[in-house]
Amino acid sequence: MAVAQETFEHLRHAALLEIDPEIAGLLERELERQRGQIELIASENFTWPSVLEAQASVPTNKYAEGYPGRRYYGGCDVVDEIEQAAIDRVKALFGAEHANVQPHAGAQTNMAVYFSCLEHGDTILAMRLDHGGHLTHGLKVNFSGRLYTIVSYGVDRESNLIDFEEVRRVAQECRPKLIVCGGSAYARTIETERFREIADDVGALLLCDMAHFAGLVAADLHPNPTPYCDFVTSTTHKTLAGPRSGFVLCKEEHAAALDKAVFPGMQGGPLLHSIAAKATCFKIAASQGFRSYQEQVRANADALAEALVDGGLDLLTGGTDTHLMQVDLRKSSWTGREAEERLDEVNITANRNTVPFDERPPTVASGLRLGTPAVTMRGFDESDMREVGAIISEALTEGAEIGALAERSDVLCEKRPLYPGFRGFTTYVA
Ligand code: DSN
Repeated sequence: MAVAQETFEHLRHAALLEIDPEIAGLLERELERQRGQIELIASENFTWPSVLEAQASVPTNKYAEGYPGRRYYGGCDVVDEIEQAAIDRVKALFGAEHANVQPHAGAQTNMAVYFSCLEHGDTILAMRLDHGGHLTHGLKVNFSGRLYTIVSYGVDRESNLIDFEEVRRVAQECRPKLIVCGGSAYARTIETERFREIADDVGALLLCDMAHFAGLVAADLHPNPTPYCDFVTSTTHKTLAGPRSGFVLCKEEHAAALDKAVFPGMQGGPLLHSIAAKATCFKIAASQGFRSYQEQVRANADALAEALVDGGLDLLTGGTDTHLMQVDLRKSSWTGREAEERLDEVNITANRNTVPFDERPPTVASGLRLGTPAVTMRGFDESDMREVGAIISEALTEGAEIGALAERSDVLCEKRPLYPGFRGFTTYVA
């Protein structure tokens, strides 16, 4: 590799565009991609400018292994305040007894819980991935499936709703040490209270993975799992609209084991810039503005679901209680992969997903998962969602006019600009 003739002095002061136009250009392109497509991936969002600012901040320079007031490095007094603010805010937001805000992402939150309360080989009862669970809930090739004995429950074949009779029957048979509820592709309310009854019946601990619907919980639009669970895990970047990261809540009796599992059990130094961004995310999530945003996420999900059904598409369970829905393509001539590719051609981003009892492999799948957090963040309302639903339905018909449909998506993107205050990849001009 050629050695660039940059001086140390120049490197110390130069901005990204000057030092690395290749990466700056790619960042610019990614911003334009996000601006130019209708983003319906249910697990994605566009975070607040204030959160981006905190995420790109100087605590990225700081090592702080340990916890506030108990660090293994000097110079931690300021980052202690940052982490304590994040802890206090998330505990207040969800009414939790204890919080750990150090996990780097969602997979680490579930790993932290398993490491804190299970031994290798212990039994976990969780929802099947193809019924809406998550890979850390026991996929064979994931650490969860490799280290623990996994028993699964699923949804009812007719209603596609969680079959609580089955959950109880399987729990009584396998006597799990931990029951996991929540997941990544279940469009209806997670009834944690009913899982608690079953967990109590069989003497199991209960974890709710609320990564997808945490924002709705914060806004009182989905029941709060926290009072019923030993542990609650979440990411911060889905409906919560924060930085890409995670956190765990638990009852006080599990606090010491949880903290030890995260550090020194599985992570080293926490990412304090990310924790600063999480603190800001939690402050925003407690505001009236956030509540209004989540109400619109829900209204938009209902409007999109109705438009898709009106357009002739099947939805699992017929609709949604949350921010996401699953189009069931089994009665159509489309596979999930083909539908995902077709939507891409009309400037709509979504992801294929297996549906319960799917006969196709996950790489092909028979479902399409759609969600409204990201489009709502850029200002889409119910009438925009009806238009999005119409574009999708028309795109998934034979002989669809791709060019005309893509133009209709462009009109919506221009009407609802993303990050209109940004000039360049991250420079915010108020
Ligand atoms: N992969 C995420 C999702 O799309 O739901 C969950 O981790």
